[in-house]
Amino acid sequence: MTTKTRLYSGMQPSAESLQIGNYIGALLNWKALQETHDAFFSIVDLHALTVPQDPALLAANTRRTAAQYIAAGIDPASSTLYVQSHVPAHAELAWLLNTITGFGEASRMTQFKDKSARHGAEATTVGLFAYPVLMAADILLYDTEIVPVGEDQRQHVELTRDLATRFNARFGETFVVPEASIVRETAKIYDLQNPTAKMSKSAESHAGVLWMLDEPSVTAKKIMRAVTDAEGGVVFDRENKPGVANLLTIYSSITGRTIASLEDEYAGRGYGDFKKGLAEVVTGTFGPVRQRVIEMLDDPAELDRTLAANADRAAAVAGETLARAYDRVGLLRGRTR
Ligand code: ATP
Ligand code: LTN
Repeated sequence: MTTKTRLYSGMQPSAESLQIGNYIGALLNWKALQETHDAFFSIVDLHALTVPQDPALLAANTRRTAAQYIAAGIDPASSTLYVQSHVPAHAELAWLLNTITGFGEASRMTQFKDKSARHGAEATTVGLFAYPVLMAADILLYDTEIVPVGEDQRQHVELTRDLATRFNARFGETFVVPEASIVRETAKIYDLQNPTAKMSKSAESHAGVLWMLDEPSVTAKKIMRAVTDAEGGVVFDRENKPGVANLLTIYSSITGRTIASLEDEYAGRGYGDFKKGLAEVVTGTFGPVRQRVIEMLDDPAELDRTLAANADRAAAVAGETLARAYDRVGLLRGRTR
């Protein structure tokens, strides 16, 4: 029997809907990887708490995010798709890892520096500071070999590797040291109104964000209004034509067609035609996903059962790793586990 490589990734339930960058940069990739890997995907609600959340909204967004994973093609029968807080071992291992993480080491995380500068010292919590340590616990609990993430998460995976190596050296071989698999830069999607800024769930203005759950007419309108340039010509030139380059990237990622074949198809035609073509492709993809999400949210009990069964599967793996780590550091065994 060949055992598949273990893979782990996660996303925060930080908005009602995912945006097309999450779909192209994460979900499409995860969907392909789940075929060949033993994949674990989590909705990291404990991470979301590191910035203020409205309790009712957090609960709703966690369910909505799960529904969007499934509707976009993550198969909860073959992948283990679960909610982080359903598996208490995450918070428990994070505590152990906190005790071997240097204060200076955690202070050097650029995402922490950015976020704490944005929120101000008063609103910056110990939870935000410890965010990368909780992420390390997520990864190490599952003997993960591969972590597919965007470039912005590379430093956190490096920290995870350092913590695993340090723990193993100090207490004996316990954790698998994981590798990051960085999603190609070409798969990065930019805001349609500001095509040099990354499209993001937490963008201030929604005008340039394509939400997976927008009504198709709204999506089409946003694409028709996307910023381009005065020059004309559907040509990929990231430097001089960032707006058109971004639309070409979206078109190519969604259809699997090469940029060159799209440039050929639209040679000599206007931006209006090109945008209309793109709007059809995006609404054609997201329309059915949106329908499926609406159906799933109509029967939340069924969705909750799926998530609970997957959390049981995750907890069985995580529990063993946690028990191993507890033994190694000298915590006395209590209840039979
Ligand atoms: P937030 O604004 O809450 O930070 P986000 O939309 O930037 O959210 P994350 O939750 O940080 O997204 O990331 C989830 C996944 O989606 C990650 O794997 C990340 O690399 C990917 N992703 C997010 N935005 C984009 C984008 N614009 N292009 C490509 N991939 C993206
Ligand atoms: N920090 C990540 C989300 C995340 C994650 C993880 C990704 C939390 N735990 C474990 C991979 C593995 C983000 O914001 N994209």
